[in-house]
Formats: sequence, C-alpha cells, structure tokens
Amino acid sequence: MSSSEEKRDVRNPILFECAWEVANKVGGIYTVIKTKVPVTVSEFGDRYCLIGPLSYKTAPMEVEAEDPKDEHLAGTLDSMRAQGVKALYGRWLIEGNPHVLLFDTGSAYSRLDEWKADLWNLAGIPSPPNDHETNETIVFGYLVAWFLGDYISRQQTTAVIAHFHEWQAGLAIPLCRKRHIDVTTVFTTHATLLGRYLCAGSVDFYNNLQYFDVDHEAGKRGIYHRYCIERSATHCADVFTTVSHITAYESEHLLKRKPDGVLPNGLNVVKFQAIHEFQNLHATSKAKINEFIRGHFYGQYDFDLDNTLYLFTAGRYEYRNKGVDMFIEALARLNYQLQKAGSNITVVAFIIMPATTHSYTIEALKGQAVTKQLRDTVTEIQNRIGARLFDHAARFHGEEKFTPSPDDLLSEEDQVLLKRRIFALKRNSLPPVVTHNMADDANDPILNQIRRVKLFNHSHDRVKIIFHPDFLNSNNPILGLDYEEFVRGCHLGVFPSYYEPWGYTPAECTVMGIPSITTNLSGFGCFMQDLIERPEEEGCYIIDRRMQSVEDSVNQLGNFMFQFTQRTRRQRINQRNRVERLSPLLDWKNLGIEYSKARQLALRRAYPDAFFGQEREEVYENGFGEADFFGGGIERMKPGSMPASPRLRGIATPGDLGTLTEDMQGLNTSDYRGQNWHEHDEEDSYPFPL
Ligand code: G6P
Ligand code: 1S3
Repeated sequence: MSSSEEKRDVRNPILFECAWEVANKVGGIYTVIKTKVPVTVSEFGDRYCLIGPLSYKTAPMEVEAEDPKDEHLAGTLDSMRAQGVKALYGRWLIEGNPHVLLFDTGSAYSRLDEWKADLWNLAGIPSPPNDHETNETIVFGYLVAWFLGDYISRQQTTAVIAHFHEWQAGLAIPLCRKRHIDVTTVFTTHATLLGRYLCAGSVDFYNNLQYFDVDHEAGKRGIYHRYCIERSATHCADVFTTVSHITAYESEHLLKRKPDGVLPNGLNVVKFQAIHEFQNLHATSKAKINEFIRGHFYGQYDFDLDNTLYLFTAGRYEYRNKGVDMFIEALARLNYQLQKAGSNITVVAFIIMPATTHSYTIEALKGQAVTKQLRDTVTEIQNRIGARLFDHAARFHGEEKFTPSPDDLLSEEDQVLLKRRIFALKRNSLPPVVTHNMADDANDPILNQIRRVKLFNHSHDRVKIIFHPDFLNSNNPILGLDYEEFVRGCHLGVFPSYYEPWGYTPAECTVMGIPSITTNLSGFGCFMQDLIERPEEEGCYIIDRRMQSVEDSVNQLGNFMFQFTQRTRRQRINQRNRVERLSPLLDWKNLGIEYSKARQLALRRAYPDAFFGQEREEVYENGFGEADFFGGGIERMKPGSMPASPRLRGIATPGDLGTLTEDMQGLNTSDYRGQNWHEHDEEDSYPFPL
C-alpha cells in the first residue's frame, strides 16, 4: 500500500496490533494477545503498541497512564483529543508491559451517522440502526484509521505494520486501503461469523462448506452487514491469516480468500524450578475441589473422594459448537458403563459456562454453610477434647493404666452439638445439578439435556454433574478457586467441540499437565494430531467428529472417558508428566515466529523495492532470527532426545507447521494439513433446506 517514491525503512518497523480484546477480556482473543506480548515486546521493544477500546470498568485495573515518548504519536493524540476524542495511552500491566492505546468509542458517537454514510459510499457496506456491536465496530474502526492516517503523515521515515484481529477490529483495514494510508496490514481471523452461526444450527457444515450461498446465509441470519465488514477486512489486508488449517479451509469458502498462512495460538509457558511442582499443585487444588464436593453433596456424600475423578468442560456458552451436547450424552453412557462394571469410581463432571443467572441457589449455598458449621464444630470439640486429654495426662501419676474413657473426653454437651450439626446435614432433595438460579431454567439447553439423560445426582449414579453457569474466581462463596487453580485440580478436560477454530481450553490443560479430550474439528486437535504420532498416548485424546457418525463419536468419547476411569493413580501421575512435556509445542517462544513471518510478508508486499538490492540480506537476518525463536524448548522436543519423549512426526516442530510463505499464494484446498478435506467436484443442488 505504499507509494513507491517514499522510502520507509523496513528494517526496524513500528508495529500496531489492534483488537477488541486489548486490555478488555471477552474471550479467547484476549488470551492470544496477552500471552503473546512478551515475545512481541522482545522483538519490537518500544516500537510496539497495542490498540483497543477503552472500557472505563476494566482499564483502571489493566492500564497505567503515561505520556507518549514518540513525538509523532503524541502529536496525533493531541490533535485527536482537540477534536473531542478521548483516549488513554499508557502501559498495559501485564508481563512485557507493552504500550497500549485505548480509544473511548463513546466520545466519538456523535460522528456515527456521518461515518455510516461514508462507509456506504466508500465500500457499499450497509449498517442497520440498532446493532450496537456493529456501531461500536464502525466507531472504533474509524478512530483507528484516523489515528493511523494522522500518525503516518507525521512519521515518514519508518515502515508501519498494522495487525488487526477479528472483524470487530478489522474495519480500519478497508479504510486504510481506500485512503491510501501508507501502512502495511495483516488481518488475522479467529473464526468466521458465518461459520459460527451455521454450526450452531443444524447443518452438516464441513461437508457443505463449498456450497453455501454466503450472502444469502448471512442475510437470512441478519448479519449481512457484519459479514461485509469481515469480508472487506479479509480482502483489503496485505496479508490474511487465521489460527488453524481447519479455519483456513473455512475462510477460503466463506470469506472467499485463501489465507496466506496459519498462525497457531501459543501460550506463555512458565516452567517451574522443580519439575514436579505442577503435580503438587494438582494435589493442593484437588483438595480445594474436594472441600466444595463435601459441601455440595452434603447428606448424600456417600462416595470415596480418593476414588473420585474430576472431569470438566469450560468455555463460551455455545451449546452445540463447544460440544456440550455430546459431552452430556457421553456422560450418561459412562454412568451406565460404570454401574454395569460395578466400578467403585465416582466421576464428577463440571460444566463451567457463563449464562444469565440470578445468583446462587439457596441449596448450593446451604451445602457449603452446613458443612462449614460442621467443620467449625468439630474443630471446637477437637480443641476441647485436647484440653481434657491434657488435663487427664497432667493429673496422671501412674497409679493405674492411663485409659481415659470416651465419656471423659466427649462431654454430653459436645455430643448434642455434634448431633445437631449432623441432623442439619439431612436433606430431602438431591444434590443440585446447577449452582445458580437460571434466568431461563425451562429452556436452558444444558439443563434440558441433563433432564433428558436423567443425570440427577442420585446416590446410585456413578457420574454426578455440576453445572456452574458463571466464570470461576477465588472469591466465589461456592467454588472458591480461580480458573487456573480449578483446572490444575481436575483430572481430565473434555472439549468435544464441533466448531472450534483453535480451542485454548485443551491447550491450557496441556501446559498445566492435565490430560484432555478434544476433536479433529478443533484447530488445536488437528495441530496436535499433525505434530504427534500417537497423541492419545501423550494424554491428548482426539475424537473423530469428521469421518464417523455422531453416534460413533459419542461412543468414542464415552470409551475414552471409561478407559480413563480404569487407570491407577500411578498411571494418572505418569500421564500428567507426559502431557506436561508437550508444553514447548504450545509456547509462544516457538510459535511467535509465525507472526514474524506474517509481518515480514506484509512488509515485502507493501515495500517490494526495499527487499531488493544491497539491503536484502540484512532485512532477512534481522527479521528472522530463527535461532532465537527455536531455543531451548524445541531442543527438548527433539525426537529421541529423551527416552520418554513424545514421538513427533518426522522432524516436525511448531514452526514447520506454519504455512506462511509466498508459495501459499498458489495453495488449493488439498494443501491444508489434516486429513481428508474433500472437495466435491459437482455441485448437484443446495444440500440442505433453504
Ligand atoms: C500428585 C501429587 C501426589 C498425589 C497425586 C494424586 O501427583 O504429587 O502426591 O498422590 O497427585 O493424583 P490423582 O490423580 O489421584 O489426583
Ligand atoms: C475464538 O474464540 P471462541 O471461543 O469464540 O478465538 C480463540 C482464539 O483464537 C480460539 O481459541 C477459539 O477457538 C475461537 O472460538
């Protein structure tokens, strides 16, 4: 997008990374951005600045205000502020401490109509009046384009890369293109709008991807205008990328542009000094979950916590897309299998998915309260018994045998007190399936499915269910753990997603050493399958949801879970060790290079002249310090370097999985990794009801 006369220096470019979830947690993109910051800062230092929306609720906790040191940036902000735009510039208080610029969209709403008209004239993108999310997207997009345009006019010597994530931050891309702003752009999509909507319905998505009439489908769902924004960002970006091969395939068909490459999502993997520290953390966190379970099942706490396994699923409440339907169905079958086998194992399955609720149920609160009272009473009595025992012992002079009777130690009053606490534990109802009062209990898909399969936490059920329809945090009066602590305390994460461009939940399990189940329809599942020869041996189970019937997939999931219940403690400990050893595969220190490649490609496309002639070598060396990226982590993963190392496919490393080269331009569908991406040659008819 550069004008060839201008000679911007491409060797030390400036990077703006723009996303709706910068310092503003909504979902997975927040994790991508936040965990990637340390590697990006190590590459760009002060030349890196994130751009996001200003939320007055969260910003004070996330950002420390600061004056910009870059005079051009300061000039641009002054000029925008003079025209009424409110913005916060400072440091994001996370590891890496990056510069961050947050725009208050509210301060520019007076221009919304003007900008909507401009968007229509410029790009033919309509914008209906009452779509708040789209209005936010438009205001934010115009503010970012305004900022970049002004900044570029002041700073004329250095190349600027603007990297945008997802359609909500992507509108600035077509604006930059139309206004000939001299920046080079990268657009990364983390899902497609249509994909998410279509999968949530009842279409056979993956077998029909190439047949969808995209405009019609978007229109039918009332998202045509959003789709237009997404598609224009996709097509106007210098470089278009996504997070997995499966979403690359989807993007090609639904957004009509083949991605230039895949940038897999990483995590900021922190290694403990002591190698088994994560095992200790499992034991401590599990003890906290045990406490909760004693309370929740009061009056029916008739199973052995030493033989209890904690399974969980978590994520955005997308019932079908996240595979909760399949999880509950498989749990019902597991219940039957365990009962039939006469197993002494109890499985407690947690579903952690935020929904609209009216606080906790009385029953859930009562369970924790009565067990707490019992514990307090036992502690008091224990102290009194101790005092009496001490007294007896102090007065003992060896005349006879020292045998204080129980009656001497446990007074009648104590016995009455204890009985009262025990009576308080009696209950006439079953331990609740859900911890909160649901806003729409009767129509809640998760509750209805639980009702259908009759998993009601009966005493004879070997599988118990607890649906916690809210995020976890350590101040929670019921399940007082934050998410990470909770995951560490569980035994197995289960994520049988149908639509999952990446899927951070199983990836997070992996780096915490917790085994997980995912599917070959999730970006993460395919990534692991591509890298590891037998992922299930490494505690990374992958259900086939692509090549077999739903019935077979449910059975496969049920069998994986049943096999898991058959493992001994020793086997579980070993498996956790193996899982944890996969974490370098997911470390940004190894995966960050894919982002570097995308940025280099963007520079090359925008400033091709700068890559020829004498400076060429220098640019490449600076841009691709591969040796720096592939440091210790990958060394650890070399096949054969340790006896119990996972068997990686060939010499594959995460870097090898990245696809970003100019060659990708000629890519066709069969180039996607993963198995059997069928192209149907003939389009007979529209394959599902219109
Ligand atoms: C960790 C701890 C062990 C504990 C074990 C329980 O490995 O270091 O002390 O026995 O967890 O494992 P489990 O799979 O039964 O929760
Ligand atoms: C998306 O968030 P989601 O849960 O709506 O982006 C995430 C980050 O790339 C990804 O992990 C997830 O699969 C997508 O679906």
